[in-house]
Order: sequence, then structure tokens, then C-alpha cells
Amino acid sequence: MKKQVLVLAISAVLLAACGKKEEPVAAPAAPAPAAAPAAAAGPVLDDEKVLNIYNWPDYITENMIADFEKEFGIKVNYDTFENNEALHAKLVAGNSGYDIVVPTAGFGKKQIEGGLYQPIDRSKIPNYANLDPEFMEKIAGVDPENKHFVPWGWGFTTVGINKQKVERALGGMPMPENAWDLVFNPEYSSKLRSCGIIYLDSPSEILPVALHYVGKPAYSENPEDFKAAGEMLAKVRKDIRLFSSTMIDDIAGGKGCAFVGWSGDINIAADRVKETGGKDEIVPLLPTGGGLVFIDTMAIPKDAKRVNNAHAFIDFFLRAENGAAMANEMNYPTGNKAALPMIKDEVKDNKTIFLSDEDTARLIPTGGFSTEISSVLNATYNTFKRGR
Ligand code: N2P
Repeated sequence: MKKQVLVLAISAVLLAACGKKEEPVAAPAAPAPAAAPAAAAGPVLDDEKVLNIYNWPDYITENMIADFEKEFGIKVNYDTFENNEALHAKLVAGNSGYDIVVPTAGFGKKQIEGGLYQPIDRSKIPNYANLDPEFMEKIAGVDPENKHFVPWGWGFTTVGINKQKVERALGGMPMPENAWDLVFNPEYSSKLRSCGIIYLDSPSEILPVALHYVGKPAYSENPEDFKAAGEMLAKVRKDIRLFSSTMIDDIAGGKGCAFVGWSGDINIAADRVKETGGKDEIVPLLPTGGGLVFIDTMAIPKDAKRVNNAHAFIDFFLRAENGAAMANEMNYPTGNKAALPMIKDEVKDNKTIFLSDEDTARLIPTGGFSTEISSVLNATYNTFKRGR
């Protein structure tokens, strides 16, 4: 049932000693539970007790950074980006200053090929053993031998609704069988305009689902296919109220009724409405036309300066309890197999977090666009967003 759950094979990473001065940190005050001998002395850290992380918004549990800082004596600077395009631009420009970034695996393939990341040193990550080999095999499709990417979280881009608002706005018209119709078919979107449609703000999120909706490959490399997707999008443009990659508050605050958003964020908004006594139900739908899978991963930029600290954080994140917290608190599963027994039943049983086999089979697999088609992708998106 809960399938989809993680998977993969690991091969040895040859690694890169970077020639930095290494200084073992004192063993943590609390006794480490049955630590392997190599880990007993604590991880090697860099002289500079700083770590710069660049991640997506709303994608980390409340205490994780503070806990890491306290235990390791490292100051974390945590910045966020709203889409893969923004991260890519930073990496290509170079000297980003970041030690860990979190690309989506499919999008990040070209970053690996472009030499933008350094290999991960698994000998510095004892908790790598917590990862699910089958899940890692999937990532190996874009990162051969799993040399660069370590899973952060995964989910799918889908349609979410405020059930009561949508039903009211549709005024008796039945819900479509394929939920994408709500946001891509003017017959529905024109009715939902009044209560508000919100789209993620990213070419590489919107175009794959739009291409798939018009019957083209989600990661097409054919400019003609983009034309078809662009024509479809142009027809619904007037019905879209907001473009945003941080829509949790907007959803919970009632600024919209139908959303092209991320599964976990829609679930977080649903929890928030419940917690604050709201009556409306926020639901991530599982469109028969498929949701778009994303697998987000930690990677170390090639010019990162605090590589040991980065490995220490990756190892910390891969602790079973931290993997479980990502699912329990953020509604995003990770590739951490050791975390599974600690995930709450209500989260495990939520079919919009841990999907059924049937819904899993419908998902649009993760992928990426080539650099060559990027200009067509961006132009199609920008024309759509500008509305002319
Ligand atoms: C959560 C961010 C999800 C990232 N707010 C999607 N790639």
C-alpha cells in the first residue's frame, strides 16, 4: 500500500578530500547510542563554525536548525528560494556562498552534468545507511551512482481545493473527473475565478503539468508542444488571481479556492485551518490526470567552503527521528527508511502523503528539461504570466 515509499542502491563514492584543515569536534554531551567506532569521536568540522543552507520555503521542521546549532556549535544561515530556476541562476553565477542547496533531482541533472556540485563523501555520513536503497535507485536515474544527491523530501505538484468554496462557486456543476480541469479548463476556471485560483510561480512546475494536460510529454523537448500548452494556458490566464510558491498562508487565510501547489504545503494549510477552528476543508486532490512527482535533494556546490559542516548537517538530517519529523510535521515523506516506524499512523494513513498503488501509478514521473529547451520553456511561461 504505502508504496512509493523509498528505495535504492548505493555505490562507493570516491571522494574528494579538499585539502582543508580538519578539526574533530568534541563528542556530544549525551552518550551516543551504540555508535560505530568511527563515529565515536564525533564528526569532523571546519574551522569556521558556519553553515550556509539554501532551501525551499516551508520545508523544515521548527526546531531542526536550532537543534543542529546547539549540538554542533555551528551557526546556520538559512535562506530560501521559490523555484528551481532561482537556485539554478545562483549556482551558474558561482560563489553563491552556500554549502548545501536543495535542488529537485530531475531539474538538478543538468547541474551535475555542468559540474556545479562536488561529490558527497559517504564516509562522513554514517546515517546514510538509513536511506532506502530502492528510493536511492530512483535518484540514480539522474545522479548515477548517487554521487551528489541525498534526499531531503518528496511529494507531488497537484491541484488543491477549498472544498466548500469550490462547491459553492461551481454552483451545482459536478466536480470534474480530472481535477486538472479545475485550473486548466475555462469551463471550470471561469467559475472559480471569483473565489480565487493560485498557481505556483515557476516555469518548471507549471509547464510539465500543462504539457501533460494537453496530451504532450511532461518534459517535452519539442517547441510545438510548448505552443499547445501555451495556448491552453492563455485561455485560463484571466482566471488566475495569484502566482506564489509560498501559498500556505494564502490558502489557510482564504485568499483562494483552487491551487496548483505542492502536496505537503496543501496538507499544512489544511492542518492550519483545522488548528484555528476553521470549518472549510482544504484538500490536495489526486487527479486522474496525474500529479507531478518531485524529489528534492541536498547537494554541495562545487565552490562550497564549509564542506565538513555540510556533511555533518546531512548526517544530522538523516537521523531517523529527523526523517520522521519531516513527515509528521511537514507532511513530506523522505527517503529515510529507518524513519518509517516513527511516522504517526494518521500521517502514514493519509493517502495524499503516502499514496496508494493506484495513485502512485498515475503520477507523472520526475524529469527535467534540457538547457536547449529552457528558453522556450521560460518564454512560454513568461508570455502566459504577463497575459499577452
Ligand atoms: C515545500 C517546498 C516543496 C518543494 N514548501 C517542491 N520542490
